[in-house]
Amino acid sequence: QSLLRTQLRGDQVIVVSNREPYLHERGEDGQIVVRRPASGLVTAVEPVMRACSGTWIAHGSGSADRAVVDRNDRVSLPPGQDEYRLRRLWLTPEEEQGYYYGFANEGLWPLCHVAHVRPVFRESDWQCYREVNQRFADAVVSEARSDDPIVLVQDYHFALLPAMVRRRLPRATILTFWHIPWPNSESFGICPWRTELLEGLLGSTIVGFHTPYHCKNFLDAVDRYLEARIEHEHSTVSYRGEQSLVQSYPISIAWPSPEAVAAMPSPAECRRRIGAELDIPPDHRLAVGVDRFDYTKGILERLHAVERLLEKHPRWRDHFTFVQVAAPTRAVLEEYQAFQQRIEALARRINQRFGAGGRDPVRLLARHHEHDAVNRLFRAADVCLVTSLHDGMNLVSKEFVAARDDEQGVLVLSRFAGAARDLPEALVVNPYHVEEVADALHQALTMPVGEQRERMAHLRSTVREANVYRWAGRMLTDAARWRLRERVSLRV
Ligand code: ADQ
Repeated sequence: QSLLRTQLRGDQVIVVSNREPYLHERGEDGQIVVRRPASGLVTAVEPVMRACSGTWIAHGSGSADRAVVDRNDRVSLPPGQDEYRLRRLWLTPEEEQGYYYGFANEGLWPLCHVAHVRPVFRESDWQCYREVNQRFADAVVSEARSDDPIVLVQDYHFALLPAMVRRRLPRATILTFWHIPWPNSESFGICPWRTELLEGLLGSTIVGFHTPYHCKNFLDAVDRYLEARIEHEHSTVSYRGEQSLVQSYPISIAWPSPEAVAAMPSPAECRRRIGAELDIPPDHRLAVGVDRFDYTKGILERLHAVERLLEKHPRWRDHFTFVQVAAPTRAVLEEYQAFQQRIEALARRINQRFGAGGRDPVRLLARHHEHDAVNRLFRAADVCLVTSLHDGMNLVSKEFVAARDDEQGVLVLSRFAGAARDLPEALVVNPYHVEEVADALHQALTMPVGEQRERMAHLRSTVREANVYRWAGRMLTDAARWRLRERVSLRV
């Protein structure tokens, strides 16, 4: 954290993301409550922003957000602290529909994830996406106190914004991070606005992805669809007189402080509380899944694996419970509604087949949980199942590891999540292969404590070292080198 502050040496930092780091909602009693959204981006970027200060620009989406902005209707401060300022932009329902639900989530999201959901491209959504990108770019320019701020652009909602900001602030350092996978160039090529998206992103000083493979796919797309010069050795692109660096920066989480760990209930206490809340007998082994309710997360495949486990190993029928926490997300989209219904139907079927003594083996809790509640679940679990069909990184896997200071519990992890590169000591599986996941689950449930410890100790040392401050620090160091080079070359 302090290293980050030193690196910045007073530079102004502006973050742009669609999702706001916290929402103000009006509770049933009329009181305003603060909620942290279920979002990997927020989990990662919020601690970085606390360390950097600066301004965060995001779409105000909480029902009471407008009630808490300051008198100038401009900014609000994070609850209980003043480490950074939040500037909310208000979108009309039409803008939200076209830019967010339409182009970003029906177009780019399925385009970038191999989950076999067909992207939808509408001209009107695209126009909206451009306009909203311009509005956020204008907000960045108006917040800039100098002509060379550091702008951290987050995710696929803002592919056009880097070039828009670059035109107005040519000396800005623009670090764009793409939190989801980048597809191969053939798949990407079906997007009618592929050229515009690439040109927009190349307004960045650095374009960052989670893995080298996503960088390679991006460079292939640039090579194929633009007249650009690529220097593979340095991973740079020169396009219309500007240069961008394309690099992988695997994202992570903030490692919990010793005080935070000391304040947590013990794993045994967490297990006791969850057992009491959900009526799970103490002799049951507990597996958990924690996700947004999204078709890329492989929840359906996970349930099939649980069903297969119970078919293959009758001994688990009265000794195993699977708790799936699923936060509602993008629920106005039909694809998401249909997905949720399929999951609910499958969970019902499994419970009808295998429910014993009036108890359901699958507990589906389709709601947002507070951070502490998720943490208790991680600490109580024997196994955490992460079976994404495709995931840029996946922070749930890293949170589970960080929660286990007792060095117990087993992580089952999809090979199609970026996290599988960082966490090879997990049981790495192909989520499409039901049999393999069921076998891995059985292996996890029967793994000797010594082996659990050995694997978990490796995983914990990786996540502790490669934490989110290092993620941000590496990007800032690369950007500083870049700026220096530019200043030197200007002097020549
Ligand atoms: P997401 O798709 O949101 O992130 P992920 O990285 O797993 O996925 O992060 C989800 C976050 O939301 C975690 O912090 C998790 O604890 C929280 N969460 C999930 N379900 C919840 C629930 N029911 N209640 C409360 N909290 C919940 C995107 C990409 C990922 C990438 C991140 C960061 O899709 O691949 O890892 O950005 O770059």
